[in-house]
Amino acid sequence: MTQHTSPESFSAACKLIPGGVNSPVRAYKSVGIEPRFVDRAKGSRIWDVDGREYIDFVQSWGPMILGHAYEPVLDVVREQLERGTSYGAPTCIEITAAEAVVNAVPSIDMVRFVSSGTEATMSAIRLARGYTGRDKFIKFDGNYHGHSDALLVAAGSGLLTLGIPSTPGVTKGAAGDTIVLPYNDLAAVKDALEANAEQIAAIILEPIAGNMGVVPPVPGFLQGLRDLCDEHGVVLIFDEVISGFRVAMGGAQELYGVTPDLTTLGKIIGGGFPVGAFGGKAEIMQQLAPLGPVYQAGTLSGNPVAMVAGLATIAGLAQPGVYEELERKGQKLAGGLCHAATAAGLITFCNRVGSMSTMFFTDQEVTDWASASTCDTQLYAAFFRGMLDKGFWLAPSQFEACFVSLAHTDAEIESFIAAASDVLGEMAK
Ligand code: KE4
Repeated sequence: MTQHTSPESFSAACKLIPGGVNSPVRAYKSVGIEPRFVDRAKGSRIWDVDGREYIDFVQSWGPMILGHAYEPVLDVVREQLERGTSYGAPTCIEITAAEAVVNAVPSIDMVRFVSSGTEATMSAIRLARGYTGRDKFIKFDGNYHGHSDALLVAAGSGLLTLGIPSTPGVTKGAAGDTIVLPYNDLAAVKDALEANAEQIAAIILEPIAGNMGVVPPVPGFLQGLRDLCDEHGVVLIFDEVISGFRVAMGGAQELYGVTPDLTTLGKIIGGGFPVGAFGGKAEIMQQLAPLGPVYQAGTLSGNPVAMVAGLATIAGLAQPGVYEELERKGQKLAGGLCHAATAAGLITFCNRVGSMSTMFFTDQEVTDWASASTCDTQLYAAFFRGMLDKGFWLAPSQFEACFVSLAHTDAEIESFIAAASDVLGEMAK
């Protein structure tokens, strides 16, 4: 294919792909410019088709925690490619991958691999419903779990009312068993469980929210959910598609010491290849076909290329000192960025857990969607554009995470902070 500029590429893409992209956030709608098309990436760097180089803090939305084109991943993938790319039959590499996940995440006795985070969460909800024989479940405003119908639901009018479709195409029937509550609001969960006694199959949440920007659980929230689920016979599902292997080898559940019944995973465990997984207590997982009655399937589930890539990534993360280094770099970046905003005279609020962080352009403490949504998204868009022009590739939305990888150097983080100081200073004038 002849090399095109980003504008030419976007124009061509828009003729063939809705919005010119295969996932909406990539279209840069909320930052007011046309998207840049990527040519290649290596380590912490990414290059667009116009030859411009950037330091990347999106990392494909989380998977590239060891940096792009990580050599050990490339090596095992090249070797696997010569053995074929997909068989539609069981392989020993899937056993090794399952062992790696079970060993890393103590709450997981058994795991099933799928091809996306959406598939993982959709399947986990169906499994919880099948296991409990109940239909309703609770999710939280500002949490995103992929685009299956029952999860594309906005909060109903009252806190206890059932959800309403958040997009055309999702039927009232599909949304009607979803209860949407404010994140970090344990009292609302308690009330909903009492108002729907014996009817709620599961509570699903991001134990560290990443999809309204980074919002950690307030002290006691996760344990409170655990206690309420035990009291009401409800399946607790941690959606760790972002936080899994990101904040600790065992994810948020290791970091906060709270054990869910089911966990969903994705992103990092595929090393950049299409993957998802869901796993948990054996007595629940054994309800899955062909062992049990709850059906779930997938042509490319447990794909050998994705499995070897994920295993090489997990092996890289298992090296001594990796998470301490990710914590140090995460703190250096988020601390430096938020200090730069204050020095520029801008009021912002910063949340960080490990190597995932968000600077919110609001004067409020951000603990849920209601507070996150007070952000000045135009200010964020101006910050995004200024940083892009200086060679820093950020998430094109205020409501995403900024990721640091093991590949980012201190010098690169310092250059990011220096550039941010300039951009924020200009914005403050
Ligand atoms: P996928 O179906 O996109 O693999 O995973 C869905 C999903 C599930 N759970 C959580 C916590 C997630 O963050 C996601 C997907 N994350 C977004 C970005 N925050 C993917 C980017 C996109 O949609 O293009």
